[in-house]
Amino acid sequence: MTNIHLNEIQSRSKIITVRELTIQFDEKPVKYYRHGWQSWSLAAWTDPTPIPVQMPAIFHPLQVDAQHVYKKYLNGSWLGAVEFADGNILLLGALATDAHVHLIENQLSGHGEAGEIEWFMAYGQENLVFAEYAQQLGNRLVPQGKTIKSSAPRVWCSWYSLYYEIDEPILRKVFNELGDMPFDVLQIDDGWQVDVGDWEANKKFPSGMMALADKIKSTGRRAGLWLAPLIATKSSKLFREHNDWFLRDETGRLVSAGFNWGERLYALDTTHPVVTSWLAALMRQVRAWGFDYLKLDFLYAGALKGKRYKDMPREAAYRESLGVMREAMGADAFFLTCGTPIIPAIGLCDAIRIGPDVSYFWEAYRDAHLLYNPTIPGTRNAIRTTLHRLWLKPLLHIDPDVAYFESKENQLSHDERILLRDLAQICEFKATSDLPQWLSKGEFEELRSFLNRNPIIKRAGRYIFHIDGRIVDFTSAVSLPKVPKGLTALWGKCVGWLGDRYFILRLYKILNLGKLRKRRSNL
Ligand code: 9PG
Repeated sequence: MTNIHLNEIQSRSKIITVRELTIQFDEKPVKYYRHGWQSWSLAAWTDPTPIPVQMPAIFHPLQVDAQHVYKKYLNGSWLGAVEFADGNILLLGALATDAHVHLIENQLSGHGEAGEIEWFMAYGQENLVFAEYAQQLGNRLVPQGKTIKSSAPRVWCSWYSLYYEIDEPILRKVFNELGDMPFDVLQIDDGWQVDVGDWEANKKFPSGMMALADKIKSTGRRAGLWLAPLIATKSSKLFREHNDWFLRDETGRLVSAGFNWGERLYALDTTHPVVTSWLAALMRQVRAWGFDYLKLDFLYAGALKGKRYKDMPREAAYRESLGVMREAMGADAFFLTCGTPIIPAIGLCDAIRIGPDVSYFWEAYRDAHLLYNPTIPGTRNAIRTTLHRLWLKPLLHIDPDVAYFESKENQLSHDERILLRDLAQICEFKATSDLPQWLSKGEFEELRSFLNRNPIIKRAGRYIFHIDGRIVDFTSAVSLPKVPKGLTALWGKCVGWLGDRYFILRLYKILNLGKLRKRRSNL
């Protein structure tokens, strides 16, 4: 264990190679920067006190780093920072994968999960400290000579309007009605596949995926496709036929990758040579269909704890699998990672989702207050975490998720919708799922001008920006809900318990599907 005192780094940042280290400081910090593991996990400056364990626990593998979720003290993935009363910050950050940071009283400490690694530490003004950390990460994780693709494409994505309820006729209709709207990519999201694990067109896509990619290309745009290549549902043919490809723990039990689609999820062991070839073949297959914008999702599954075919650290294993998929899809494909552990993805993809999903509502009482879950889809959750990961921008394109223009099927206030659009301009990543059929004439033109504009952005504070001279303040989105107490806390525990029941989740899925169908019938 290496011990350092803040005095030793106050004037100059430092990099040292050790497995464990501690930085001591005398003054009590006023804020703590917690950095969650993957795209959807919370990243935020908060009071330096622990927050409740988010519920339901069945979702932990896909929302947090399940290895650290029950720790009683403050902790975060790869990096952590504290802010002092004078506004200066101290940051400790790993320059490698497989690392964790803790704050216990007046000590910020780092732990390399798999051995010695390089640690970066710096003190001073927040923006300068984070900028230097990002630069040092880039020096190590971005292959030499690799340049960031000049600008992120402007994307129409099917998820946030149609969700699973996509089919070939409806997408063709949308693609036609988007007319000359300045999108660079039309991306088909979840709902096209036979099953999660079985990446073939389902019955709703009778002409097949190549025909749909051709249709998109005929509009003069690039074709985009969503896949979750590292997981499979229990019902999939992949899971049934290749049970031995899946990640198990030391005792031989399958490792849970969480729950979604009303089903339990399992993770592929990407270090298994047969799995590696299968992943590469899958990437070549989707390229052969004509898709060259790939949104690969639920990627955290590649970095779960387990006993792998090749004995290697979990995040290093995941990073290797990203390299395999990148190589197979080709450098010319635009590769967006989603649900991905953050640091291991740097240098291997073109863009990264840096927050949870947005939604057509601001915040759900149940999720925010009862379950204390800041990773569940919701616009406030998305804005909060995205804002706290803007420091990644020099390294790759950062995806804040989509913005909304339609007010027909939307519960967000006008101001809330504008916040999302402003955030997209700040990230320089512009996307929407709005259906032309839902947009009024005025909204259609607002969307066009959003896509065409590249405003001048100046950051005036942690949450304050000037966008073409207009002041934009995100403060309303960043605070966390009050920690529930008394009856609310008790009720929250009950809801969390119910949320861990398989039959309740199944029921919830069926009810939700009804709601989605109703939305769609509103076309
Ligand atoms: C498709 C979607 C969209 C979306 C992705 C991802 O349970 N969860 O916490 C959870 C979070 C996000 C999520 C799904 C589940 O959405 O981020 O853009 O592609 O998958 O299913």
